Amino acid sequence: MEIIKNFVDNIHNDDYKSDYEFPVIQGESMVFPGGRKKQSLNGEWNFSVDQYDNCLRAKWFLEQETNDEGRNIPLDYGFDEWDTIKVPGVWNLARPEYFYYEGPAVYSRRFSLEEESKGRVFLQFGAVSYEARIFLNGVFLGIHKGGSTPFTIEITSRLKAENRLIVVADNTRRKEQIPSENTDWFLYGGIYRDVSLLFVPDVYIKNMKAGLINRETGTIEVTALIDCEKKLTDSELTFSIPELNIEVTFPVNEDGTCTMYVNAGKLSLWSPESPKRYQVLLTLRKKGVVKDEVTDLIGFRTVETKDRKILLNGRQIFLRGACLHEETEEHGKAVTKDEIREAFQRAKKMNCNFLRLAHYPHTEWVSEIADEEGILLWEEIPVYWWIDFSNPQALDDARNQLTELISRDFNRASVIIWSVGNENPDTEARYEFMKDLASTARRMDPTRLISAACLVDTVNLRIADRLERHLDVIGLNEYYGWYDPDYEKLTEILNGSHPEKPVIISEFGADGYQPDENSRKYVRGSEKEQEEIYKKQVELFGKTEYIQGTTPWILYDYRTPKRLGAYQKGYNIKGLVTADRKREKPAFAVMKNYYEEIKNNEGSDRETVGE
Ligand code: GCB
Repeated sequence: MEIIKNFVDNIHNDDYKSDYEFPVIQGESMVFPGGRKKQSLNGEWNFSVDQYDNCLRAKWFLEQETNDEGRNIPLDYGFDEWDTIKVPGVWNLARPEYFYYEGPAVYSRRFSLEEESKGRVFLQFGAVSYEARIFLNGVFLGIHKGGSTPFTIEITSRLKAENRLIVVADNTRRKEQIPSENTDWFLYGGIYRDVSLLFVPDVYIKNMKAGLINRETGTIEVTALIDCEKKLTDSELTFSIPELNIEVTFPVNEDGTCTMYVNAGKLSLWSPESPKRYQVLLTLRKKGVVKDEVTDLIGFRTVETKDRKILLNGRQIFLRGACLHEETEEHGKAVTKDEIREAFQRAKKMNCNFLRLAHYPHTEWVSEIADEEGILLWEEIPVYWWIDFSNPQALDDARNQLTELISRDFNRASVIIWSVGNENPDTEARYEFMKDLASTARRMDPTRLISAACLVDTVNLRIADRLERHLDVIGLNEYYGWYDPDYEKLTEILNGSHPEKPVIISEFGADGYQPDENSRKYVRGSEKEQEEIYKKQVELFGKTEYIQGTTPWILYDYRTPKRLGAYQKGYNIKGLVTADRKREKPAFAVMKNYYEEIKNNEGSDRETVGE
């Protein structure tokens, strides 16, 4: 059928999105940012919600103001006239009318380069929830899926003296996404992490990963990739740690790859008690001339399991943790560095050495600050509850989020566990899906532990999940005392199970509200009840030798559209501290004391290799 061609074509086209599904921006295009020249694109951007997706339907991004006959087209947008919104930030908290908005929204800004660039230029986003379609100067550059991981796009050939950047950010919940439609947290919208331009030379170091692979010999493995259009010749990479007078040079293969083994000799190991980091440099030379250089601040440590124990730098460690969502009342998901530090201080006050970052990748600032402050981390992708497990598109998305997370945080000593998901019932489709993710994580990073927060087998009262075979550490979520008040069951589960691997109780807890003293009505979930549940839980943990860590649910109360009870009022109130972060509930002290006892029974972790 002949389609009518006029300026209202777009209202007859139901297939309008098909032009914006490719190219998909994925983990392979990430560029190592450490030590590079950057230009921030944070700040005020023009913004409008676009409920009907008209930026895509009517191709607003073309900014076409006249038709083929030169007549003016009526415009339904006004990028430069729209109100502005802060980037990074979530739109939900920018204005009361955006609070519950879920759907497409258009961000726009102009920019020019602050300095002339001779090499290549990349556009880098820390995170956009959930789909981001990027347009530069009227051209669609690609789509990124996944609301919590970074992505990079090359824009060298598209740059002009004056540039118009448009991002269509869409946080619509969809069945095939990761997470899917149902979560117990608030799915904010927007460009909520940094946006910047990254400047690199024509031939440049695309990535650099460094980690300690042998504590006894002090061997660091460094892998790097050089991005160049032609075969690489006469090139070498030098890895150096100036503080240790280490400098080693290796030739780069023709395809740009290079693996280096560096004997670091006397290296002070990174640990929570002594979070020592070293400035490292990687320099690319061609025929002796410096072509590129990147830097990073890296701590070196090992983590492994032995029997049912977790070993950090060869010594047994109990993970004294808590779960943490990426949220504050004031900034939503766009948390600040001060707020992260505040959370770490609170966790340390509770005697924690570990945090489970639930249920998706948090900002890279968390692992950077954790490296600095000596907090161990569990990082996770949002394969949460029900996922469209038999859909290859969903697997592709999950795999990509995992790839982007591991690529981003590979050099962070604080990260010791990659978690591939949370509470997914043990079906065939889920097993295949999660197995794939576990092997992806292992292939990308054999130096860390793989885990997942699993469900208890509530029928046979056992720790039993087929996925365990593919994990190093079993995460176990259980809410005995709360959802199921029968503690006898928990005793049966813990005593009757014989896991071959260490177990972390990755969730337990209960609601904790302050009851109205005048009310006579009994409602479950007071702070007192929460405290009692915590006391019983930790008593049982203490008797179970294979439990090697605990992360109660959760450090702070947080927003969730799921919880609309009289006391919850849109919040999950299982926090040990209130959502305004001001008041510790009595259960906080239970954990603090429990961890204090464990801590007092541990020796110092400080160790040096090569002595
Ligand atoms: C869980 C989930 C977590 C929930 C929590 C709860 O098992 O993993 O995301 O928020 O329980 O409060 O029920």
